[in-house]
Amino acid sequence: MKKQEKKEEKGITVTKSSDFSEWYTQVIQKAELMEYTKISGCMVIRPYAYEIWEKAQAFFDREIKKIGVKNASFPLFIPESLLNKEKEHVEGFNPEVAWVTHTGDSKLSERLAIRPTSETIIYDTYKKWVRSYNDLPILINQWCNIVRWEFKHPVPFLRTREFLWQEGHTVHATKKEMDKFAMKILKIYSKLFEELYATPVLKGRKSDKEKFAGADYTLSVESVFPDGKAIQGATSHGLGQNFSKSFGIKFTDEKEKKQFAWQTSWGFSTRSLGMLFGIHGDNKGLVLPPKVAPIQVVIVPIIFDKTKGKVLKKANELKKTLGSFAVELDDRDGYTPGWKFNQWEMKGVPLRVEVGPKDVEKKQVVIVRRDSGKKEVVKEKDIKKKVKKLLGEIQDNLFNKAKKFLEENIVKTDDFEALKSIVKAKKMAFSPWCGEVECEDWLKDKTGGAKSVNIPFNQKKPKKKCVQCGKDANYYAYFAKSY
Ligand code: 87F
Repeated sequence: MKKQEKKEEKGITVTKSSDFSEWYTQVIQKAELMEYTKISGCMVIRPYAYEIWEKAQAFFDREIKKIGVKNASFPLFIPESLLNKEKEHVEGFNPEVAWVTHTGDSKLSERLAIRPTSETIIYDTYKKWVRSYNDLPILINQWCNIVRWEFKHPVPFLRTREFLWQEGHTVHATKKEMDKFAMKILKIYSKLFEELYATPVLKGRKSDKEKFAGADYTLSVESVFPDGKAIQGATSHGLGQNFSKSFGIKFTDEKEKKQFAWQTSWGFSTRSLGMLFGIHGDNKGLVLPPKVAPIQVVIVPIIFDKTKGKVLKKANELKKTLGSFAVELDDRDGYTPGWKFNQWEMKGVPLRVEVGPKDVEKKQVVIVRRDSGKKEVVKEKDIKKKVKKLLGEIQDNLFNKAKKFLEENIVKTDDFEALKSIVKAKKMAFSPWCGEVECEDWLKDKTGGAKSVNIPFNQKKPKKKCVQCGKDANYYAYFAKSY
């Protein structure tokens, strides 16, 4: 009876399609990914989720180091005068900035912002390091926490007041180098999402309305969440000379001429974990792609009093055999195999290996896939090869499934009424567009909040009219409500 109760307490009580938001809330808690705290919007990232974050960090860190980026650490605090130096870039964000005003009972002579992003503190440093073209490029990244006091309803991982991220900040001698670098980084983000997270992304440029105000242009990778909203995975900005002009980042070029430098900044955060959990999860809980799974294979021994010894011995042997994978042996007493199956399914472990007394005799195991539920009897001698093959197949299958979902949720249309109903039906529209800020303002108003998501690269100018204003279209763009 007790065991039965435990099982019930663990399952998810709604389906992903019937109530996505409740499903998400339950999964992230029951899979032991996060914990709420007394501060609204500030959550605990539990070890199981943190390990996934470490995998993302390792992947991204390796990729940026290949292109010469180094890590460093800049202060958490930003003096008010510095944050306001490039006024334009913070203007819309002011209400979100959290301030330190006192130490003990004494008031500070200048308020200190808790970094909401680090352009200002970093560029105030860069200006000391840049003298001649020989000092360029500067290619630096930092892994840190960020505070933005959001007022919208907080959602764990997806919208939190404190989050973890990386922010890269580079300085170049020419616009061409800046452009090249911003694009290189976008490709790394795309690789991270597609190869590691198995979540396909839409690469493109943000509209003038949606770009970062401090940038000349913003590139992004985007996805569609199961609730039909677009979600931005990462951004890479071409900052032009905007910050170098306000911070005085100047260098003497080969011809002894003074020039303002060209800069990029780019980031992705723990929000990407929310994307991963939401996109791949199912009615039984989390589904993790093998490349990010903290546990890739769980061995569950089927224990009866009489055969306990030999089954556990076999299970331990199997654990050794599978030692090159992230393998866990669940030999806990007091839980039924069924209860353990449910728990590991909730936690999204890609493969379960079951071994009972009959299997020991027959020198075999049963392997069950988390993504498809498919069961297979496998000979003991083949197990290592089989596990490797299955993990590869699961990674690919999750990507293909997510890609299919993404494609099914994008609808091409030239007609504004159709665009409106597409957005209403919680899908993404792909439509010819002029790209004007006024046109986007109007769209947002008429559709109850839809925005342009991004504009794919390398398009031919379509022989079409803008879906909204009827002027000549310049390209096709994605439109949806977004996170
Ligand atoms: C909130 C408060 C103050 C976003 C903010 O995208 C300032 C800001 O500048 C702010 N929220 N931003 C834009 C961040 C731009 C850029 N920074 C480096 C990134 C990626 C990493």
